[in-house]
Amino acid sequence: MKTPVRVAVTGAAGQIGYSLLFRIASGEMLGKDQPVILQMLELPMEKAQAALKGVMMELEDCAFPLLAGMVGTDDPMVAFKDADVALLVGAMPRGPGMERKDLLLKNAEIFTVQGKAINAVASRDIKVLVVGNPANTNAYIAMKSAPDINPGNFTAMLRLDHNRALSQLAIKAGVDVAGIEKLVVWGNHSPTMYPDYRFATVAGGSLKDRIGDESWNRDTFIPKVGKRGAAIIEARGLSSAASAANAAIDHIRDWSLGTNGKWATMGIPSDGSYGIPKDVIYGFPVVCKDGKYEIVQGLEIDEYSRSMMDKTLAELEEERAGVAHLLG
Ligand code: NAX
Repeated sequence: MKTPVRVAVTGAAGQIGYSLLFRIASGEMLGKDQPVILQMLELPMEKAQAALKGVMMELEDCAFPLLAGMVGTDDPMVAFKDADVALLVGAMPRGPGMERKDLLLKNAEIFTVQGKAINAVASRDIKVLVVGNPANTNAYIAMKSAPDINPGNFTAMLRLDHNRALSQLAIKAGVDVAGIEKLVVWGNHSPTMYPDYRFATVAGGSLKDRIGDESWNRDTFIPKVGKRGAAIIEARGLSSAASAANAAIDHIRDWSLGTNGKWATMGIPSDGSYGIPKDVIYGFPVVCKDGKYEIVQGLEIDEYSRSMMDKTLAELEEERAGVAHLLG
């Protein structure tokens, strides 16, 4: 029997948490032979803690063979203790009349505290995925608050955008979603992101050539992927949850177990590749192997792509400037 992996999940009683925890415990994230210990963090409020207790009761009732233990807490120092993986899902939602700037600052407080706790008590090799919005900037804050952990261990979730783009492309081209490779979503997890299928292949041929229609790319595909979250809210009355949890599972599974040479999109601290300033948490194409990711290099960036990549970068730079004073 393998040693259990400690997985911390914040916002564990929220709607993404409810879709996520059961799949982690069933082995879908780290493998069907990998026991896990779930370390769940929720707000101290009575309602949140009661809901967390209910979720833990349901986890118990599943009798998952791979669930080697559970901790429910309102203390980040307990939740992140020796954690090997952390999924930072809980965040302050945008309330009525709340300015974007205030939302950034409120979340900056949360992710500073959590980054510091990770720095103090988590495994030195922890893999952190930030899902809570604004995900890229929250990941940046957590990374900067954890100076003793390799900055590359902090990532943000662009995978839902990647998966949304994959499905739209498969529908348009009339091909199987599983057959599409070499897709990337550049930039911020926000409507400014740039889903880019110029390099994508299907059955060894160019997907772009197969689709042809360049106006569909600019006028339909890019806006549709960018506004998909809002369309789900409109239709469901609630934000994406099961698909977000699924993307989080995909992100950590690929990072931990590898992509077999295939590309995935991860929000990671830039190393300067493609002219993106160092440390900005930006969606890049990556290949994962042996628990590590590497940016796919050498892709040609045409004029239109450059302008799209710069636009989403400008938004990230603005978010970063808005919280800079908190990071010393
Ligand atoms: P919910 O409001 O259903 O759940 C959030 C949970 O987090 C609540 O139970 C709350 O009590 C808890 N929480 C808040 N602050 C906390 C803190 N400091 N410590 C621990 N727990 C805390 O939201 P849900 O639908 O689950 O979404 C969670 C986050 O994911 C939101 O910020 C949302 O915007 C973001 N999303 C990010 C996506 C992405 O692709 N990166 C897509 C889906 C989603 O919109």
